[in-house]
Amino acid sequence: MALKALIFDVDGTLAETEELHREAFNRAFADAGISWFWSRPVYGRLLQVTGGRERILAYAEETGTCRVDAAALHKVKTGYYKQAMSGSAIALRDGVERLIGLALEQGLSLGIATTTSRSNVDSLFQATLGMEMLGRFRSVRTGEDVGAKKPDPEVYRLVLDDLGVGAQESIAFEDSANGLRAARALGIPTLITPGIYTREDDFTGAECILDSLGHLFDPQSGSVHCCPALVPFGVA
Ligand code: XBP
Ligand code: MG
Repeated sequence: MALKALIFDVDGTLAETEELHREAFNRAFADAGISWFWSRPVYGRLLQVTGGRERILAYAEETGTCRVDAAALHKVKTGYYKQAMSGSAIALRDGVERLIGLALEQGLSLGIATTTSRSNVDSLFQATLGMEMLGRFRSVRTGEDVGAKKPDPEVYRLVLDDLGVGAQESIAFEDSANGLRAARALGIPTLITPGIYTREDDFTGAECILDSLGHLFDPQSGSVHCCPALVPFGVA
């Protein structure tokens, strides 16, 4: 079946954003006078719970903390995240921009399937490729569009519907086991580039696993051969 669409996760896949998220959570906790601090090891474990508000609720339950207004905390966190993103020199992960450019050249559709919010997607594009480039994505679906976040496949189902393509006509780009499970539940071939927090995840069922998308363009690595779904796309 011909390849028609590339669908990208955001956090950890387009860019290593989780440290900015973590710092924003900690600032929100400090503002609210809550004595929580999410260290890297704690945050790595908490990433099993997708969605920032859900992560706060899960931690409140785990620590037996009552009276936490997760929605209010998450709103403050999002403000800090945006602020940090606009002041940061965040870069897209290696190979991302080149792959997006190649997809557009070849007339493939582009989609985004993410757990984070639309405003956080906008912040990342404002800081990197620009809003005009985001406008070239024919579907941008976020955690705000779904009743159940990844690993539930709902966000991917919405993107496939928006793009009018089948699962087998698409490739998903993910960094986490939760994202892989969401895409694979619909039968979308999935290429994994593990992120700083997801290197130990179980990627069983992935089409292929690469250190970065930059390897797709590296003739020495032979990586295209590990990802047959990309061969007709001509990345080699
Ligand atoms: C990443 C997430 C997100 C971010 C925080 O999931 O779980 O929740 O950590 O974003 P994925 P929000 O990359 O699999 O989509 O705080 O905006 O929810
Ligand atoms: Mg991710």
